[in-house]
This record gives sequence, C-alpha cells and structure tokens, in this order.
Amino acid sequence: MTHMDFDALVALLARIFIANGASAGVADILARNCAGAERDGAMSHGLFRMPGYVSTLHSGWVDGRAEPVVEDAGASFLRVDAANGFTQPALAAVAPIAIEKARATGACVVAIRRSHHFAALWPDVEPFAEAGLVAIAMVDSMAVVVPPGARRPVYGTNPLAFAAPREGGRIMVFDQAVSLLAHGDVQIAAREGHVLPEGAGVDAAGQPTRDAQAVLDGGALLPFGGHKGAAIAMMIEIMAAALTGGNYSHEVDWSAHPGAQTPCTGQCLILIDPARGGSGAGFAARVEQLVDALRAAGQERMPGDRRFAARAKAVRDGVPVSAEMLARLEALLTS
Ligand code: NDP
Ligand code: PYC
Repeated sequence: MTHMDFDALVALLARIFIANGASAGVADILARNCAGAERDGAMSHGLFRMPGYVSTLHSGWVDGRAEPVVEDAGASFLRVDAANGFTQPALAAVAPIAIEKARATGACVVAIRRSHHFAALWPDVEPFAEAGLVAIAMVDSMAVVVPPGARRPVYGTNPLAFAAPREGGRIMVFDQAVSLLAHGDVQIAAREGHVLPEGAGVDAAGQPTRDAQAVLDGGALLPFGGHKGAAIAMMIEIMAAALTGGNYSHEVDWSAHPGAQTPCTGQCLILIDPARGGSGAGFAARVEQLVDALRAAGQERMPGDRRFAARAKAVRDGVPVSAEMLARLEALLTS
C-alpha cells in the first residue's frame, strides 16, 4: 500500500480520462470527483470505478468532450442539457448561476438532463452548503431495484444527497442510495466473496438471496425500508427524469454499446437560502442544536463523520492506494 498525495492522484486520473477521450476540462472535474471519493473512503465510487469510466468512453455511449448548455427557465429555475456528457461538468457550468439565483430569490431548482452520473453524490451538494445554502440532489440510475410486489426492476439505486451549513463553517451532509446497498457495493462484495446483508436483494427467480453474484446474474436489489424506500425511489425518478427531461432508470438502454456502464439519466438539484426561513441568520445555530440533542440522546456518529475523518487522515498521510490498484490504473493509460 502506498499513500499518494491527493493532487498527484487527481493528476494521474486526469491523464487516464484524457488518454481515453475526455477533454481536459471534463477530465479534471471527474478526476477530482473520483479521487475525492477514494480519499473519503467511499470505495464503491472511488478508484474502483475507473475501468468502468474507461470502458464507457470506449463504447461511444458517453461523450467525454460534451459541452453542457445552460438554459434560464425563470427567476428560480435553471435547465441544463448535458449533451450526453457527464453530470459533473454540467453541474460545474451551472453552479455559479444557481447560487446567484438562490441568493437573489431564496431558492433555485436546477434540472439537468441527458447526463451520465457514475459517482458519489455528496460532491454535488457539499460546495453549496459551504457557500451557506441548503442543497438537495437526486439522480436516477439504471433499473436494478425491484419495487415491492413487482416482477422486475424498475427503479435505479437512485441516490439522494442533502447538505446544510452548520456553525463554525462545518456542514451536515448525508448521501445514500435508495437500495439497501449501492450496486457498486454489490459488485465489490461479489469480487471479494462477501455475503450480502439480509434484505439486500433477490435472485433471478425473485427469491431473497445473500449471494452478491446471484443479484448481479439476473437478480435485483431491494429498496431500504420496503415500500417507504420504494416511494423515495419513485420521487427521485419523477424529479430526476420526468422533471428534468432525462431518462427514467428503466429507459436506459445501452445494449448497442457493449462496455457502457454509466447510466444516462438526469439530476435534480434544489438550492435554498436558509436565511429566508424563520430562523433567519440563526439557521446554522439551529442545526447545531439538533446535533447537540442527538449527541445528548446517545447518537455518537452523524452522517458525514466517517467521511470527514477519512478526508482529514488522507490530507495528513496521503490517500492509501494498493500496488495492485496503481498497476490497474497505470494500465488504463494505454488501454
Ligand atoms: P451508506 O449506506 O454507506 O451511507 C449513507 C449515509 O449514511 C452516509 O451519509 C453515511 O455517512 C451515513 N451513515 C452510514 N452509517 C452511519 C451510521 N452508523 N450513523 C450515522 N450515519 C451513518 O451509502 P450508500 O451505500 O447508500 O451509498 C454509497 C454511495 O453510492 C453514495 O455516495 C451514493 O451517492 C453512491 N451512489 C451513486 C449512484 C449513482 O447513480 N451515481 C447510485 C447509488 C449510489 P458517511 O459518509 O460519513 O459514512
Ligand atoms: O452504485 O448503485 C450504484 C451506482 C449506480 C450508478 C453509479 N453507481
């Protein structure tokens, strides 16, 4: 295991993206995102994803050089056509305008369509909370989650991320899939031979299974919390696809592009200026009071705590990367 300087890791990943057809701008954004996930210990969306990005670029399914088009849709509404590119460059293009609108009007909805999201969602919300706004993001993905009572998957693993300012420049953030496990974690479990937790998935015959490979071989994932998680999955399909003009998870069809792995769907982002609410400038203090109440009640770990601790350690010691992973990454420079 070596410990890589974060910027050196970003530079290596950017070279891989460029070597496989991405523009320099897209490469830098995706490299920072992917290295950031690894740095924060979000392994299901860190370096593990690089071969998937590369095979998708080679398949012609995604445009690694796409130029997003931002459309003004009202005082508090922005649309973005990601032009069959990745979501993060589209978000980067619209973010400054969205912040401006949220500050000017109290809120802003951003509807991104024709966009590929293959990453963790927290990087899409954290910067807005750091800028003093509340941010909620939703993305639909590919149909691998079976609704209660249904015979086949319809929903994606559809992540939902939330971030809000806390006192002292800190933020409160959570980021979670609607399935009990993210698809990436099932792939990792299959590769490493781990058994899935109870209630994570079903096999091709629709029977409950803890076998990760059975879920991948024609089985499906289950939403967390049964019908309650399924309702959140439905909301995310409506907000990230119907509202944005993107694909539903069940409409993603990459069959003509062998090697494609990045779902082309949509993302909805909602920004709120918390100073407009009833707590006014006291919003961050009110968030802190909730955290205090949770801690007093015995909850020691807040969402984001593990990620922030991993980040602080990596900033100090470097990002741990195994020799095997480094060799795999270097091979992607010439794939
Ligand atoms: P996890 O279940 O690992 O974590 C979900 C959230 O709960 C995190 O905010 C986490 O904080 C927090 N958390 C975890 N354990 C505790 C605990 N004991 N007490 C308090 N808080 C806790 O995430 P998922 O497996 O659902 O998702 C993993 C990643 O996969 C996400 O980043 C998601 O965006 C991504 N994903 C992306 C998809 C896409 O289409 N692009 C699709 C599906 C998932 P912390 O981070 O600090 O652990
Ligand atoms: O881990 O479920 C997942 C996922 C889907 C798309 C990107 N990540």
